[in-house]
Amino acid sequence: MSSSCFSPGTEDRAAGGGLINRRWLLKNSLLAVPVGMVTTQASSDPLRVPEWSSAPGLIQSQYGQPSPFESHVTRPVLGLFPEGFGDGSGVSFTPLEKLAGTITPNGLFFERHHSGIPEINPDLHEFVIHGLVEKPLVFSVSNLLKYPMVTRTAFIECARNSYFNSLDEPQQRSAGELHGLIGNAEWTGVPLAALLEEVLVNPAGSWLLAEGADAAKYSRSIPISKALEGDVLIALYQNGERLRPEQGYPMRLVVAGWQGSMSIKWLRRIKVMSDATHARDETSKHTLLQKDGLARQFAFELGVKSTITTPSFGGPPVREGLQQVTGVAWSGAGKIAKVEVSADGGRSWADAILHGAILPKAITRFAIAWNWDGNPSILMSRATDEMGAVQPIRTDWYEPYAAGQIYHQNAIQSWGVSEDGEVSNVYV
Ligand SMILES: Nc1nc2c(c(=O)[nH]1)N[C@H]1C(S)=C(S)[C@@H](COP(=O)(O)O)O[C@H]1N2
Ligand SMILES: [Mo]
Repeated sequence: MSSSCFSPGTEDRAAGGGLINRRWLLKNSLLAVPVGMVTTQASSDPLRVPEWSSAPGLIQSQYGQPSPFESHVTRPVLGLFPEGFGDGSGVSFTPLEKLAGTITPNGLFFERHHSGIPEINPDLHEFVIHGLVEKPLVFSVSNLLKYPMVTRTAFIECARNSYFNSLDEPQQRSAGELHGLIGNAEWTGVPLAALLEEVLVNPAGSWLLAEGADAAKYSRSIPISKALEGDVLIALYQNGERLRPEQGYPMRLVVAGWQGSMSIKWLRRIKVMSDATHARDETSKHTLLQKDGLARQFAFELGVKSTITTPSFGGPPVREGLQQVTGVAWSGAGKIAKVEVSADGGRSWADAILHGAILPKAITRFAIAWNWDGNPSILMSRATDEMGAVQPIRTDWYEPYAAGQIYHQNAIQSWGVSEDGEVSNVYV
């Protein structure tokens, strides 16, 4: 497509660098190819009868799989972070740049395991609530499945997400590898608040210790108020089907908007306590080291964040002319209020369109039309949440922290577009 075949007027400009109003994109349908214009061999006769329309296709299957033509859509798997981890520890990333909409398909949801994925027989698994309660209770999975359930869409994001963008030099990695320690799903399960009511919590009970059934016995402390507010779910279903083993089958916590590590997988017990346990993952890990040498502990809530996923590093080169810039935004504090996009490295900004229902503590998709003139450009997205928090630029984000602090990195992502349309990760 060449820029000469259309010409948005100045009234269509939304910001510098070629960002234009979506209204214009809709009334000038230039992304499709007019019939009669030959772009591939197949389109020389678009109304031909292809092979797959000439005979019956495959028969039905008991569990469907994606099209074989989509087999490249996979999670990048990383065994080890550079500093080294023990057996069974590792991550895989949600391939954000290969997805559309807002829901993460179950097979592509990022993973973070500290000692691998335990293979749990649901008939033998038991979940216990004990500690400062009148009536400690044990729940089997079949037991829990009978409880009234709720359904809620929420993201889970590792507090270490954007690790690769916290290094001194910009890493040339995909949007998913840079920011894909996040997944967004529709979770169905039993609100923890309902079970806490049943066990009769002692008035001194103000913290919960949640522990998993993996060999790491991974655990975190959660203030009981978060559960009583209805923000903690014992999820049994993920996007309509039972949890995947890697997401915590047969049951996990979903602690909406807070550090992903609090969403304990393979949930084994909750102990009601009078204080936090100060477990390894809330003392030596998941604390925010400041310049003054003090570390902020219990910084649970995840900040407002976004990234452009198309175009992004590793994708097809940008072509001159009209196209759509799209990406994802989220906030641990609530709903996304707006996402602005810049095509000139942050000098000017335009509001992107937000797609669909905007849900609190869930991923929101944004998009904006862009008419690239072929000059080197820098694309950025900046999200604002309903509390008024705005995604910071890199230098502002680093301001309060000591060197090497990486948790809760929510700085603006910048994608450089070179003259030949190649996209790279750049620091602005
Ligand atoms: N039992 C248990 N729960 C766990 C973990 C774990 O290793 N074991 N990892 C935590 C971390 S650090 C994160 S970021 C999320 C990741 O959830 P996911 O693997 O479903 O994406 O699970 C959390 N819950
Ligand atoms: Mo994490």
